[in-house]
Amino acid sequence: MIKNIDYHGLDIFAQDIVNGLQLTDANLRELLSLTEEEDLLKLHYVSRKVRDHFFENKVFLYSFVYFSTYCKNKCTFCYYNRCNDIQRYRLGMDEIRNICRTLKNESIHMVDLTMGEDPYFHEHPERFTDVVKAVKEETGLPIMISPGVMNDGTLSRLHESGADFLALYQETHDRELYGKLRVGQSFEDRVNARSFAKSIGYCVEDGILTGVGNDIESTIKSLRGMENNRPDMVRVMTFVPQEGTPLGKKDPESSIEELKIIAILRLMFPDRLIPASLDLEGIPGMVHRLNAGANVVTSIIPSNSTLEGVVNYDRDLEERDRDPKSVIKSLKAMGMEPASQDDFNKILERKHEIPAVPL
Ligand code: SAM
Ligand code: MD0
Ligand code: SF4
Repeated sequence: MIKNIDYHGLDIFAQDIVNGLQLTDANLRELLSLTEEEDLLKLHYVSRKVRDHFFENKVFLYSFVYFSTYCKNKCTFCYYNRCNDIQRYRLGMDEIRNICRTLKNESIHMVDLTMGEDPYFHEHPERFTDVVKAVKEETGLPIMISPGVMNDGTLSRLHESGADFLALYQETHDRELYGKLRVGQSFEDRVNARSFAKSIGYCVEDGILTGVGNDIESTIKSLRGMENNRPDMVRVMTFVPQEGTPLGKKDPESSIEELKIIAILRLMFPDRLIPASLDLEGIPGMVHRLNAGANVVTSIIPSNSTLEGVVNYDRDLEERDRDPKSVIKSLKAMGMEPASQDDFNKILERKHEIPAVPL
């Protein structure tokens, strides 16, 4: 569907996707098997066409607030797993409010409040609802929460307190691989939390990792698994080996697979939000991901911030270069620009148009 097609043919393919063409497993297999640069560039071209149809040159920006890096879990891929002997922090309410004040004057569409599964909040969820309320009060912005798995009652209270979006990544919908990544955690609980959140009016984000031993068939399972959730946002991130963790000695992979999967996600979820995370390769990496069909920039951090990311490509760099102004400058150089807050709010509202699929 890409090989031996000229650019006119690619334009027709993009139009077919816009008109509702659904990719078969055979199509996915064919696209995931592409390795020639020329073919990959053609795939990215089709994805950009599809994205531009729905979003023109407009991009959404999320700021990232990792407010507690304590965690009770032991995900094999994650730097913050409980067995890793690292420095951790948990921000107090004043620190959180201060961060919010710096965010207010930036062109940010949503604040992403992320934590490890920190018992301090998980065992006392009212502490987390207080954080959500405070962030809402300070910024007035839509709020994404990325707290890990929380029970239905807590998710409801968080929603009532101002949380609009739940990010909860399955990492893989291949159960065998899941068992090796999210060791000791229930596959169903994670799926069900997303599904419950969707049913009570949250927007939801699902995500997968690549470079974690996923072959083409496993990736297809994950792509189909994400479809079942009817997510509002879908992501793929390249696994980056982290020191001191079980998968820390694995050879790092390039971002080529991630870019390919971003482009395929755009063809499968034409009008959904797809992020280019700054956490993996900073602004140069953001440009590649947008060119592959992404339409959101995530993991934006104020320039003077000492907050952590989840992967932290810039952990050892002297200067961090992922603040809103640097992002916007690079977007403009690409002929893109931040969308309006109104455009983003419309996306948050359209969740009502798509019913959640019962499990
Ligand atoms: N603790 C919550 C949870 O696990 O759902 C919230 C944190 S979650 C946003 C952290 C996400 O970052 C993971 O779901 C995973 O997709 C990604 N991540 C973590 N470690 C990573 C690594 N080493 N390389 C790539 N992505 C990673
Ligand atoms: C990112 N560090 O977008 C963030 C994180 C959590 N909702 C998002 C993985 O890269
Ligand atoms: Fe904890 Fe989330 Fe890292 Fe897993 S991915 S160890 S749940 S912070």
